[in-house]
Amino acid sequence: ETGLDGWLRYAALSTALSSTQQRYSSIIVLNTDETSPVYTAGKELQDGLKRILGQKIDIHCQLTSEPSSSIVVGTLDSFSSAGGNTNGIPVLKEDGFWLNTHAGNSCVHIIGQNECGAIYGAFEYLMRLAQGNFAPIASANNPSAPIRWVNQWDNLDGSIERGYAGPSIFFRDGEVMKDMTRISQFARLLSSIRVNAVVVNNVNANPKLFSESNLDGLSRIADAMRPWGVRIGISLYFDSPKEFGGLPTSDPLDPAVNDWWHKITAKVYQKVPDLVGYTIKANSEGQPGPLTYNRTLADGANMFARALKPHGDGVVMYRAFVYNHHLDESVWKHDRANAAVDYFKELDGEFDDNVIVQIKWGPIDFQVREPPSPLLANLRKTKAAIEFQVAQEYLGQQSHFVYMAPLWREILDFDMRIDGGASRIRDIVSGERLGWNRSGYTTVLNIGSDTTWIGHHLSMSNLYAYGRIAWDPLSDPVSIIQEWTRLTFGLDETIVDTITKISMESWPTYENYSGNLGIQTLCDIIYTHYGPSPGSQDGNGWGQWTRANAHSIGMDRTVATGSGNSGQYPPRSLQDLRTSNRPLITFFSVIQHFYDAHYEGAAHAQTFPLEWAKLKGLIDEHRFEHVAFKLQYQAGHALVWRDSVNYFYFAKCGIPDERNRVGNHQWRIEAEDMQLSGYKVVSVTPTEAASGGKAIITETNE
Ligand code: BDP
Repeated sequence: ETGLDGWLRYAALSTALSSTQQRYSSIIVLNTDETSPVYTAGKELQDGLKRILGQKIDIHCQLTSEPSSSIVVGTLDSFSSAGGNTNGIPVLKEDGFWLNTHAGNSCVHIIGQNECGAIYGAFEYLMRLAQGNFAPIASANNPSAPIRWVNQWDNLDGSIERGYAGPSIFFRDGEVMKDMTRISQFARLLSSIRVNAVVVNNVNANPKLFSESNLDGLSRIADAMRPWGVRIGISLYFDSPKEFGGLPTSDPLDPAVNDWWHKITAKVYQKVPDLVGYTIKANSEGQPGPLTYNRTLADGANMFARALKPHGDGVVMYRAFVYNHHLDESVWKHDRANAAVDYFKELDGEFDDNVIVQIKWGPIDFQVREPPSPLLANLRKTKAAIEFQVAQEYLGQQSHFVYMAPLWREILDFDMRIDGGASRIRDIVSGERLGWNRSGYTTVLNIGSDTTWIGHHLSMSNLYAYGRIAWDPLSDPVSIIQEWTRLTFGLDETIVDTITKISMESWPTYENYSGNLGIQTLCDIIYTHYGPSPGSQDGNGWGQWTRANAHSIGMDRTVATGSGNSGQYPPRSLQDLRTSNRPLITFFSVIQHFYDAHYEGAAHAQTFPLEWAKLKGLIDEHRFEHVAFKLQYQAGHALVWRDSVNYFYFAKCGIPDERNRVGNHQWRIEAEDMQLSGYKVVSVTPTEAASGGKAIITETNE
């Protein structure tokens, strides 16, 4: 199997199982428009039931002829106007659905609050069946938050920023793709996990997206996704008026600039009438923005908000990822973790009501461990969305596997104690805690045209988990991975247990062999963000986080003597952060902890290929071999990580490992000391990434 169907492969159940299930005589679809999500839901039910249960069922569009053994799919409105009884249906929120299998499953009602709800309900029903779950159900499902988006970082030339699975499915050679097949397959996957929008282009945006042919292309993308209930949004380049529109400035308070954005927005809406909004990265990592024109970040955001306003419910997702990446003399005093609050706190309340501030979950940048972003406790009137990253940018780039649901749950469960009151992050982003009417979730995602979508079959569980958690942040990471495994690989218990074990161990393992105690992922920080390169972190504006010298490690973040970052958290939440995480301990024990954790993590990574080997013969060969290769690679690279980071700290402080392992490789036969045929010795940078700073490569340099 190639992985193309992801968790929607609808593998046939054994006859022993499928024969116990009721036979349906019809699927009744309460919408005759073949491009509507309700109609798509009917087709999906037809296809799924055939594949899972072997039942061939016809689609009808009339409720009046409802025979007893039918599956009805529609919206509350269409159901009641067709004469259906809605009395027993609990209150449904936007996108919610009611799934009711009547006595003995003889008749199924899938009723959405809207069209999205209807298709979500159809997927829910099919995914239950695909797991062999025929238990009767009568349940109303409502989302925790209205915004459940994904952000692709696709460039117009077809490359993907932080993409590890082939070129873009959206763009090629400066244009939108002609073939929409993969785009519609992608929308199907997103719809099944109740994601309601995709921002299709990179946050480092290109203004050529506004060319006539690209606007036509966006219209085609939206058309391909709409039948699945997935809407599109776009990322904008702040200086478009200047660089694309030929204006002398892009100043957000300039009337001509505003006029330009109004006109171009009207044009976009002509092509995509249900555009979900704009995502803006401004004044960040070299991008221009309102500060470039001496205006506030709110002035910039509101300019876009006002251009969107006349056209519907579109929102501006204004990214809080604004920080100074320049190296200056104060770099050792400057704490990047302070930036979001420093820039945004004082603007609270100055944003229009269709602006949402999009906040990375931690104050730095998707590291293996961070506290939650303090900005989540500092906006009251301005609405926010939390930004996760399914793309494993700093977490092994889909060459290593890290299951992130436990990390996200830890963040969402954290209590910020705003004004001393209960303020779990999940209740802040749902809008409940502060009374926001539009807020929620988004994630960076990097699917590409590879048939695995994401480059590693197991990493697709992160996309699935993201959808589940954004819908219901109380979803249990273990249940999510079990469910995903049954759907993706099969119902066999060994399969489910093995993949669950590897997944649940993957985050602590990666943390152990990369960066511990909140020191963060010690990868190359200059650009690749891959592989160990602890030395690259310090002395540049992007990294600055190893903060180690011969005598100390870490950073003083107190208000009294340090960077003041701790003052950005409400006092009681800070207390919790301190006590539930390891307190500051002396460097002697910290360094031994670093050594030990790296040995433990790397040793644990060696168990993953062995665990996986248990699945040989239980799943298809193609995916078995693909994952086996990746896990074997990860096991090897974990050793490289272990030795690099340990040696780096050893070289800094000179404190020997109590167990005499670090730097002590006398048992190892170095490849460069062997007699080489077809290989040559090369120097490696950073030197600590290879023992003795040397490695071998093929003579032809491949
Ligand atoms: C960093 C990525 C960079 C992105 C940036 C962002 O390395 O490629 O452009 O985040 O979120 O983590 O804008």
